[in-house]
Amino acid sequence: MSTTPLRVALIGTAFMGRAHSQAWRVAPRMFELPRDVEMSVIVGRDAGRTEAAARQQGWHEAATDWKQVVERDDIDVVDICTPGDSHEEIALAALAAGKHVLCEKPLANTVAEAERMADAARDAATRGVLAMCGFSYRRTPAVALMQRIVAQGRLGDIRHVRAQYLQDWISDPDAPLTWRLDKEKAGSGALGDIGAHIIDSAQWISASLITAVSAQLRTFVTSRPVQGESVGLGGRGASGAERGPVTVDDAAVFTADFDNGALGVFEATRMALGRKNANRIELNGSKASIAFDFERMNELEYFSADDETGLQGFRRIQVTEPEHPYLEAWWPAGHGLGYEHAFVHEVVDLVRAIDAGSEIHPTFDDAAQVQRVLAAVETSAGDESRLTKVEKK
Ligand code: SOE
Repeated sequence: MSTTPLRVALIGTAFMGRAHSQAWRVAPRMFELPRDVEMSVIVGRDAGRTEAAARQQGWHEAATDWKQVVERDDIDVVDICTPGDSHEEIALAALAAGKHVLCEKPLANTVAEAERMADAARDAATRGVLAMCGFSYRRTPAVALMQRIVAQGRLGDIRHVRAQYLQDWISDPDAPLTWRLDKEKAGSGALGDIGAHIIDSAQWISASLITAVSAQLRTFVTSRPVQGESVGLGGRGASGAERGPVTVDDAAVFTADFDNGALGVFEATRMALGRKNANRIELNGSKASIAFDFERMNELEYFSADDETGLQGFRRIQVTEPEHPYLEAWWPAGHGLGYEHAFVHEVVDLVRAIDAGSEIHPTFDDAAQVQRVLAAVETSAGDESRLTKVEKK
């Protein structure tokens, strides 16, 4: 255990920058951590916005040049919250400079980038430097509990994995063309943005890897206003604004084979009106079933075939008790948590792993595996021969 604080640089000031800032601020206040955390510097492209973010979020300094920041001797951890097109460059520079790295998901925009990052992370690990990818939902207590229950073997042989991630923030065809709709910046659309989360959860919870997919991608709205007012992730285009092409998928569906013999069905869309953040996963095994829906994030549904006949049924486990993952540090039993807490738990686990010199998951290798699934989905969706036409009579 070291007595020197961990000095953190965070790159990115938008949604994820705010979520991670909050996590760095709160983690040492709610959890017993082996190291103090110093929120040293936040980095953004726009000096004014970055200074405002530093003031509001509690960073000591604001900076605009990430290259200079990752080289600084007084930085130990680099937290990457930028769009996917800059992840590789920043992560490689930070790892080469000996900094621990937390990188937002998806790890990269292509398999080649992700694999180079995974190689660099493996190499850095030999020097005691850690790298972690921010698949935050793993650390939502109910999801962590689900993984624990499955790891205890309570489901028996896993037969089905059913995962959906449904949002609706681009349902309006006049919502503006933001970076998440630009392939250059984001890599892909619903597939990489939210499909990556359920691929990661499914592989982690089932302790099994996807080995093959059959997929379809669809872009329902192919052009959008280039200017507009952002509201949350979506918003409304300015009236009469020029329209530019949407270069990513709006929705992705695929079936999957897992290496434990399970069959998977996946759906990711940001156009399911009324579904706000329905990140759902259900596993059916030979002995039990278990299901989670982020819209009811403090609950799990569990069915056991061992329960007395006549009293069988899905039971609702309220995941708010001190014996559940992460919860003993929070509120008295029965009081739930929110979206932001998973990011706090990420920081808690990362700080503890850095101090202990132990591995931290998801590793860049785990995240590169997700990236290979994303690429396989795109390849499959681009191959018309996988479709059998239904004749009209
Ligand atoms: C947008 O779809 C988004 O913010 C994702 O980028 C996040 O990863 C997810 O947690 C919530 O939705």
